[in-house]
Amino acid sequence: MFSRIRSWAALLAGACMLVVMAVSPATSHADNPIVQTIYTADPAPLVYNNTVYLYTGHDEDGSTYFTMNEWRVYSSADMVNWTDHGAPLSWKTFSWATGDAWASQAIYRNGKFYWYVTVTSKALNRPAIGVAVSTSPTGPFTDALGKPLASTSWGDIDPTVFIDTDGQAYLYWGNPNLWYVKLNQDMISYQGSPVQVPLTTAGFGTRTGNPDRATLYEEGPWFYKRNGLYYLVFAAGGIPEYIAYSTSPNPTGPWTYRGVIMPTQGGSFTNHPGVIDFNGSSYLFYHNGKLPGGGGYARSVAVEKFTYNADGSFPTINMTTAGPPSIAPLNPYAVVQAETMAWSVGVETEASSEGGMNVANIENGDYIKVKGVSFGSGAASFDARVASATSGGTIELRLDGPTGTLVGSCAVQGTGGWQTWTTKTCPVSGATGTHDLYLRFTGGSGFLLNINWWRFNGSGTATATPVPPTATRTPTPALPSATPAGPTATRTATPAAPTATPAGPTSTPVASAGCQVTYVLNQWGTGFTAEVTVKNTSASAISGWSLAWAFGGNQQVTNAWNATVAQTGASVTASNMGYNASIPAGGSASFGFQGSYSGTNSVPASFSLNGTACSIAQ
Ligand code: FUB
Repeated sequence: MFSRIRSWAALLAGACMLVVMAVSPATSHADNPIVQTIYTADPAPLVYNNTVYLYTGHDEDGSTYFTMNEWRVYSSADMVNWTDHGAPLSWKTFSWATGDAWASQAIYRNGKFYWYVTVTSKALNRPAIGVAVSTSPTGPFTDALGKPLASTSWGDIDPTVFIDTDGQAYLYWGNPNLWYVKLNQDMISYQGSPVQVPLTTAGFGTRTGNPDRATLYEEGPWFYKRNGLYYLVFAAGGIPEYIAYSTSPNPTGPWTYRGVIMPTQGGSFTNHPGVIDFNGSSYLFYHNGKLPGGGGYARSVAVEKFTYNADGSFPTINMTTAGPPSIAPLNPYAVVQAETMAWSVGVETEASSEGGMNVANIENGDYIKVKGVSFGSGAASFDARVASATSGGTIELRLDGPTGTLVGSCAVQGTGGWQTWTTKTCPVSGATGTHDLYLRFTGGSGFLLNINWWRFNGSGTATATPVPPTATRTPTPALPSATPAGPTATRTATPAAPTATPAGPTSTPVASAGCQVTYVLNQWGTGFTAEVTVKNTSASAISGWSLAWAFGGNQQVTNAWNATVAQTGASVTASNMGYNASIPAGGSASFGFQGSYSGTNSVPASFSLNGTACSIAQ
């Protein structure tokens, strides 16, 4: 891998330098594709605890087919800087598999993360669906069953999983056929036999020129519910693929084909979608062949922010190199893992002897870009956890470009080994306000140093730019099915879309050591939805919860999801479902509800969790 990364990185570094010098130091490098250190494919985002965890495949360098041996995990809280968590799962985890770590998706339920994967079964000599489990979103994961979870015929690939508001979980998968099962509560078994979805042209569009495949459905399904409507987003085609979708008022169809989301673009003949809502916005993940050396077997995951049309349909989304905007500044006064990057040139990552990952194989001219770093009134010094088996090098701290303003320079000496770590502290001057930070590495030839983490120190605290209210969706919550949005243009009962800017919490925070509530209010006419996240800020896990509040005006809850919401007069109580009853210390649970109102509708003034007052996130 080194030679490939080295050669394109060197070219890219040169090219980027020219662009920066020719345009302006403030010109940001593209942030799509998300990962530059390896080729990644088949994105599967999961929102958990105000963070997006991104599960991907890994196209091996030099592949001439889908040569994929492991899955990778990345995470981001701001949608621009992504932290590399390495490869916590490989096809080798499944003793019954012979290879092919193809497309996957992970989901959270009852304190565990279930990762549904495609691997080739030794016994069947064809792909099958396996499931791994962990108590952490970043693993380690183990095989939950010791055998395939589902197997029907050739083409058992690309699992997608969703837990409905009534707690029923569904697993869809397949190419060329589309299958589903209703998973049991344990998430590792299912009721009955796999059901084959009728691939009708009404449901999945009309394909021409291929007598074996009448519809546009190709592979890579992504199943979820939004506002009472079930969506199946999928790779459509044939080859080269594009991204299209179908909808249904029911989780198992019948489906109605709704059209193209993302036309064929990007230099990879597959594209594999994943869709989430995070922090009040919607995002489409996909892969393309846009990294240097990229193509159909050297793919890279990218993401676009988008807004659903008012009727719930998708807009046309095109691939960009800019990617989505940041949703919150990065605090440099807390430890930042060095493998947290918006963009990088030349570097790679590896497992660190200190746990997690570190950045490695750093050569002269390589750099890491960290976007939207909030230095506040100023940093005085910089700490870096470094190691070097050679004579080291220098970490230049630059603002807004790899040759931008130099605010610090940190000479790192040899430490006696690539995993022999020491903390180096260097002075910093002129780092104030919010900037893109570039860690640029200079020195002699060969590898210079490794870096595990860094942080700034000083009197300046990160600018108190408030993080917007977060609607954690695990899985994506949806409006109640009692008022389904119809799948066709004849829909009449669709609630009006929430106002573009949801009304944020307005109440004064109430101090509490036990819980914090984020209440995101979307309202229109006489209707409203509220998305509520309850965080357990105590040191102990909560098993079973009940959140109480009082409405101030004339509000009436009509439907709820991910909780049972009961109202008596102005008093309201939301109680957990079976599957989200437990909230670990530091963890959270999210639920939502729909209602009607007259007069004023505002965020309730106070909440109590199991009788304890909660603070309210601003
Ligand atoms: O990554 C291998 C295969 O390529 C996936 O299973 C398909 O969805 C396509 O992306």
